[in-house]
Amino acid sequence: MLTGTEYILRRISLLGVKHIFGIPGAHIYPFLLKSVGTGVELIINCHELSAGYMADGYGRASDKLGVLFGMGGPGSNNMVTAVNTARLERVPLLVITGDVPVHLSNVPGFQCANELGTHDDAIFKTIAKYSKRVSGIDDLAYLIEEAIRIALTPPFGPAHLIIPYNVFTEETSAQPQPTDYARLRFWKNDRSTATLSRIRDLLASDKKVIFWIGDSLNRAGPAQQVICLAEKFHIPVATSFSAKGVFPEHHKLALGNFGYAGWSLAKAMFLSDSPDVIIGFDIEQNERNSLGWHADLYRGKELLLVNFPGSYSNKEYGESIEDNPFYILESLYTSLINEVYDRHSRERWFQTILQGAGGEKARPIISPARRIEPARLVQLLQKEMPRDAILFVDSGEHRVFAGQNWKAPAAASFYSASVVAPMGWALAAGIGCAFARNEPVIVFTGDGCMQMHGIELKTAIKYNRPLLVVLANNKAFGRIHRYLSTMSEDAAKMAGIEEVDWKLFGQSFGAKVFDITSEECFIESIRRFLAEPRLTILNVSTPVNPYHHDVTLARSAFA
Ligand SMILES: Cc1ncc(C[n+]2csc(CCOP(=O)(O)OP(=O)(O)O)c2C)c(N)n1
Ligand SMILES: [Mg+2]
Repeated sequence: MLTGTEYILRRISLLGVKHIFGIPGAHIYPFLLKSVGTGVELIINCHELSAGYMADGYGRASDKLGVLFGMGGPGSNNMVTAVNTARLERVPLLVITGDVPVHLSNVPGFQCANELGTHDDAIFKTIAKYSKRVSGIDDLAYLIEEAIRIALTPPFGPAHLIIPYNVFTEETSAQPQPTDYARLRFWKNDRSTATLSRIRDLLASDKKVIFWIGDSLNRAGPAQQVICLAEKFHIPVATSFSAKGVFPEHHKLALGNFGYAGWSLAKAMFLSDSPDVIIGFDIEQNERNSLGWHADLYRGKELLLVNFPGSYSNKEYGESIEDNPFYILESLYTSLINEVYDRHSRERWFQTILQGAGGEKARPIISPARRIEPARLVQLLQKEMPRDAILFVDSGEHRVFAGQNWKAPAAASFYSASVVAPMGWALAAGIGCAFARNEPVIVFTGDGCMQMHGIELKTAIKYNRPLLVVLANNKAFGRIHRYLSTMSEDAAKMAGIEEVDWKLFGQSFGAKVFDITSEECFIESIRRFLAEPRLTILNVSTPVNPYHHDVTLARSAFA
C-alpha cells in the first residue's frame, strides 16, 4: 500500500522527473513530510510564481514535464501567471495544490480561495488546460494519469489537480505504472492525410517555399526533421522568436527569427513577394509573430499554417489548418526523405536573394556614446561562451538584442517566454533548466525583471546551480521608457528605476558579482565564470536608449 503522497511522487519519478518546485503550506504538510525516498526532490522556492517559472523552465528544457506544488488559496492564487504562461506558450506542467480535508471543503476555512471553500478549480479552469478536484483516494490514480496525459499531449500545457489534505495521507493499493507518453506527441486527425499530401506536393513542386517554425517545436526531434527536409528540398527556414535554434542559425539556409526582434534577412524575405509559399508549423497568427499583422506579410504569396486546434486564426492573415505540427513534420520526414528532388531552381533563387540582402552578417555596433551597447553584450557573450551554452532571455528592451544578435546553434538552446512576456521569468526558468540539464545556463535579463524575481538567486545558491546572469542594467524599465520618453519628461520619469546596489544584493546570497563598465572587463568576468562555474552575476551598465539598427522590428499595436 502507498500513501497518496507516495503514489503521486513515484508516478512523477517514473516520468524521469527528479525535481519539483513549490512553497510549503498547511494544506500540503503530508505531501512535504512523506516525500523522502520517493526519488523526487522538492525544491523550496521564494514565491509560488517564480516556482511556477522554474517548473516551466524545467518542463521546456527537459522534454519531460515541469511540476509545481503549493497550498491552495494564497499559494495557488500566486501561481496564476505561471500557469497562464504555460498554457499560452504550450509548456507541459503538472500543478498540484493542496486543500482542506474533504469534510471541510464547503465551509470558509482558513486561507480559502473564496467564500465557499478553496475551490481553486474555479480559477484554474479558465487558465489551465485541465483542472480537477480529487474527491478521495480512490480517484487519485486515474486523475493523476489523466492530468499527465493532457499536459503531455500537444499542444502541451498545464494540468492542475486539487488534492485535499486527507488524500495525501490515505492509502491506496494502486501501483504507479510507467506509460510511454512520447507516442502521444504524434496524434493525427481526419484532416492530417490531406494536410500531408498538400504539403508534399508543394515541396516536390518548383515553387519557392519557405518554412516558418514555431515555439512548441523547440525540441531535438522535430529540429532534426526540419533540417533534413530543408536541405533535401532547399527550403530557407525562419523561426518564431521562442523557436530560435530549431533551425541552426548559422546554417546557409537560415533566415533567423521573423517578427518582433527578428532578423533583417527574415524580414526582407517575409515582407517581399519573392517566395511563392510560406508554410508555418505552430505559428499562431499573433501580433508578435506577424510584426503587428504587417500587411506585406499577407500580400503576394500563399501563407499556409499548420496550427494546433484552438490556435487563433483569421482568414485575412493566411490559411490556418487545424492539425498536429509534430505529426505532420514527422510524416513528411519519413515519407519524403528518400525521394529524389532537383534543387537547382530553388538554389538559384535563394542565392539571388542572399546576394541582394547581403546576408545576415554581424553588424557593426555604432554607439552614439561610449557605453556598452546591449547588442554588443550579446555578441561578446556568444563569442566567449561554449557553443552549447543555453540562453534564457527575459522581457524588455534587452530581449530585442538577444533576438537579433544571438545565433542559436541548435534546438533546445534558446528559451524565452515571448508570447505572454512576463517580466522575471528568465531567471527563475533558467534556474529550473539548470536542474534539468547539466550544461552552462546563461540568463540575460534587465534590472526591472531582476526586481521581480531576483530573490530566487537564493534558490540557485541553496541548490548549487551554476548560472551566469547577465544583467543589462539601464536603471530603467527601458522598454517602457522608449515609449514614455516620446510623450513627456514626466512620463519618462515613471519608467526610471532608482539605483539598486545589485552587487550587495547578490553577495548577500553568496553570489559572485562583477560590476562591468568595459568590454574587456565583461570578457574577463565571463572567463572567470567558466574557470570556476558558480552563480555569477555580471552587472553591466547599459544605456537607456540603446542603439537599434532597425527600430521597426519593435513595431507593436501600441506604437
Ligand atoms: C509582469 C509584467 N509586468 C509588466 C510588464 C510590462 N513591461 C514590459 S518590458 C518592461 C520593462 C522591463 O524592464 P527591464 O527588466 O529593466 O528591461 P529593459 O526594458 O530595461 O531592458 C515592462 C514594465 C511585463 N512584461 N510583465
Ligand atoms: Mg532596465
